[in-house]
Parts: sequence; structure tokens; C-alpha cells
Amino acid sequence: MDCIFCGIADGSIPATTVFSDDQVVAFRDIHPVAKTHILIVPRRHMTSIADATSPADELLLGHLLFVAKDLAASAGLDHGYRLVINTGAEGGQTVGHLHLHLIGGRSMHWPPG
Ligand code: DGP
Repeated sequence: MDCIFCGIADGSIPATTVFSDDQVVAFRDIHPVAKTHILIVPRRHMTSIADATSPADELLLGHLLFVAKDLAASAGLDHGYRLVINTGAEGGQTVGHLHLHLIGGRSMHWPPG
């Protein structure tokens, strides 16, 4: 399958990796929108969160969130940060492999664009 984030997860596509374990890989976004902008992705290909169906998927989604909050703490984002999962065309998803954005280092606004 031709998937950029599968390539990053298996090491065949270079990225600035900040964390990895047997389930997930976290790396810096190529187009950062804030001082800290990290993507946390499952190693196993899932097109979007809409593909999560099983109890194992539920655990995996929890793990993504736990990794994100630990990375936020490591990055010193003590004043806050934003976690985003864009889903589908109207959600603004441009890469078809589930990913969680960790964005921090500046004030955020609401509603998002
Ligand atoms: P989204 O719009 O939620 O699908 O976000 C996709 C993000 O992925 C976007 O912020 C840019 C980032 N991205 C796309 N291609 C690459 C890549 O090859 N390497 C890295 N590090 N990030 C990428």
C-alpha cells in the first residue's frame, strides 16, 4: 500500500521521530503550525478514526492519547496544548492514515477554521 505514514512507521521514509514503541510512532509535522507540532500515528494502517471498530482499536486510541499527553509534558507545554484528529474530507484530513496532532507553544483560537 502506498501510504506516507506507513513508510515513516517502517523507517523507509525519513522523519524526525520523537517517540516510538511497538504500537505507535510520533514524529514532527513537516508543515508545523506552532512551535511544537507532532503527529502520533498507529503503526498498523487505519485510514481514519472511523475505521476503529474492535476492543483492540479502543485500547490503541487510548494509547495514542496517553503518548500525546506524555509528549506534551516532555515538551514543557505546561500552559496547554491542542490535540486534533482531522477525519475525512470535511474534517480536513489530507493523509489517509489515522494521526493525532499535538500542537502547542502558542495560544489557540476557537472555533477552528
Ligand atoms: P491532516 O490534514 O490532519 O491529514 O494532517 C496531515 C499532516 O501531515 C499535515 O500537517 C502535514 C503532515 N505531513 C504530510 N506529509 C508528511 C510527511 O511526509 N512527513 C511529515 N513529517 N509530515 C507530513
